[in-house]
Amino acid sequence: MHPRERFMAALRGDAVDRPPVWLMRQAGRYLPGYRQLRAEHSFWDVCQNAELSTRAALEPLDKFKLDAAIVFSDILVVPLALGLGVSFGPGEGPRIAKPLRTGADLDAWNVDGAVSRIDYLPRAISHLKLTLKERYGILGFAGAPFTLFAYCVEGGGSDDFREARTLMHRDPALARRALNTIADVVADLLLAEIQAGADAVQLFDSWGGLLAPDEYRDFALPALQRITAKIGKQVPTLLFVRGGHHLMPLLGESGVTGFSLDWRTEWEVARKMYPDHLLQGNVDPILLLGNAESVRKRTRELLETMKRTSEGRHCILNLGHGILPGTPPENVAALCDTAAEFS
Ligand code: 1CP
Repeated sequence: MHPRERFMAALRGDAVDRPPVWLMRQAGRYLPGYRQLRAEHSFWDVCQNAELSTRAALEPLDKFKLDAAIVFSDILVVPLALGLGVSFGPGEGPRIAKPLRTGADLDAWNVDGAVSRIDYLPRAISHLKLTLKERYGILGFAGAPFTLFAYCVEGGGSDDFREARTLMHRDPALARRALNTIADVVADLLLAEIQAGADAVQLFDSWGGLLAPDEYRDFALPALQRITAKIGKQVPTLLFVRGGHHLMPLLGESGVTGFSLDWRTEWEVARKMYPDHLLQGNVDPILLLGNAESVRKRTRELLETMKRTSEGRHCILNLGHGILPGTPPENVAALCDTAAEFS
């Protein structure tokens, strides 16, 4: 099968010669071409220029046997378009100039026309599609509402996002209003990405796992449902909740087509819970910092599990979180080659 054919078959749940593979953060600082690109251009310039974004997205496809490309962009395009001021210091995480703390802060968000201020993202997808033609699958993405809310309130990265979680309990009405506002922008952004040619879209809830099940149900889930209701069945929707094992029984209510599992979730447990959903994952990215032999072994085991539990259907091979900076590219090749040789 050709990469795109394999990827599309997996999305539909049709028979495949073997599960397709793409990797979260497959473009990025572990690749020399990306580091060179970033030496010449700012991060936002790469995201906002379709030609540069496509160059970043293509590098992993040229180097590894992958089946799909993910548009090069970032989840923080949404707070940027809402006027919160998002910057990346050298070697640091993001900084948000105007964090959300009060109702007045939320009232000041520049909601009108927010999606049109992110038009560079669907344009990057169109350009990527024009370049790839029908050779590879194309993924669009956005941040899940809770994770975006967490960054907007906290003002940057954090281990526990305590400001964001405190606000949820101090002023739940404000938190819900913010989550709904974010959800509506995310839904319209994803619709624009689909229109531009995304074959599937992934919602990154990188911090959703911080929440207890009742908090996730009260705050995160309704915002996700707002998005899936708008997108309907136009393309498959994937949800990644890092550290979300304890939330798995709830996640089916989000209305997504499939789940991207982190490395702590047992594949067979998720498959039993969701026999007909698309499942994606879940090699530990830390393994890729080690040696190629352990990567090959783990990849083969996981592919065997996929074969045994669902004949490899409804399965996409991926990592349990993004590739870490400093990952040796040969370990990424070991994973992709193992998949390519599997039958
Ligand atoms: O060049 C640089 O120094 C910037 C590093 C970088 C890169 C390569 C950032 C800043 N974003 C990205 C690209 C990116 N981000 C992609 C593109 C696809 C690809 O690399 O193949 C995607 C899908 C994301 C998504 C993203 N951004 C997430 C969700 C996934 C995850 O890793 O959990 C999150 C949480 C972000 C926020 C963000 N953007 C950048 C950084 C360093 C961070 C993390 C900040 C933190 O919380 O510390």
